Amino acid sequence: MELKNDDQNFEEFHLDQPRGDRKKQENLKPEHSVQAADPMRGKCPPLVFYILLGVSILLSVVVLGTAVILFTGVSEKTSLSLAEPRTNISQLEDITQMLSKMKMSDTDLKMEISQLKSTDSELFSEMKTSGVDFKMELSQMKQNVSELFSEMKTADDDFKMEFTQLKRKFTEWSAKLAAIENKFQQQISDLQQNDPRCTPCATGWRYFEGKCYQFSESSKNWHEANLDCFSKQSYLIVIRTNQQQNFMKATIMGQRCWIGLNDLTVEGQWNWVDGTDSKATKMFWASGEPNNERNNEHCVEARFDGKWNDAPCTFDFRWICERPSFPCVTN
Ligand code: MAN
Ligand code: CA
Repeated sequence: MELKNDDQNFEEFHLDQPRGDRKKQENLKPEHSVQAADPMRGKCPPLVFYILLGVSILLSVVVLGTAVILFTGVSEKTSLSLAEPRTNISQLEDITQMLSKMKMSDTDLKMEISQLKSTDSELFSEMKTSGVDFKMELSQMKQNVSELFSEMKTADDDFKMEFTQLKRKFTEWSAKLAAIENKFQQQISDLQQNDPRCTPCATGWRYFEGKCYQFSESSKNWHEANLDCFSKQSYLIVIRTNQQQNFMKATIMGQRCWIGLNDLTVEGQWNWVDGTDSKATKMFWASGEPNNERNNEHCVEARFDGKWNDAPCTFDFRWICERPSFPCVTN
């Protein structure tokens, strides 16, 4: 290889650079050109070298500083821990104990979990079995209910049919019975007309317009008189018509007699003992009556003149019983 002088070396050095840069070098001012021509120029390293060197030194300093700082910190810590060795040992022992305990607890827990798992599995199995049994029973019950319901429906239909038939038969028979009864009554009536033993009222009772009346011989208060009539299958006289009023008046012959009228339940509301509505019947009150004298008059008498007066129920008067008559009453 041929040795080259410094200029040539420099030239080669610059030839390695891009062409543009080379042109720039060529177009430099004269002093630059002079510099470039300086023989010492080739022996000095370029500026970049110095910059890199500086940066390297700076970085080394920084790295070293950091290392020193870190080392100092670790040393301090180490010295601190060494300053309390007993405390640390005690702490270590505590931690070891705790770890041991935790290990034991962990073992216990694991055992309990295992037991629970086993119990859970058993329970699940039992529940499954019970569930199956229950489902079967439920299904059976459903079937039974369904069958019962079906039977009931059939029975209900049968019952309805029978009931309808019975109703129809009852209507038929009722009509037939009524016809027979009428015929029979007619025959009885015919016989009675020709029989001297037949009377409409029993002995001691007087007949008037389809009813029998008994006039008492003694006197009693209203309640006793009422009871006496009941005991004879009758009731205290109920006066509904003028004819009845006149018949009663003619029969009592000036005697004061109890009749079947009172306002015992509500003052001023007059009730007949047989339930006849007093508003629907004519009333034969004496003038000025009823006056509920001393607020104690709740039972009705037929006065001497046959007119009505409210009087104390405790008074003793004669009384008149009434009951329906029958075509042929034999004594
Ligand atoms: C008189 C009148 C009636 C009263 C009777 C009581 O006849 O005062 O109102 O009911 O006495 O006996
Ligand atoms: Ca009165």
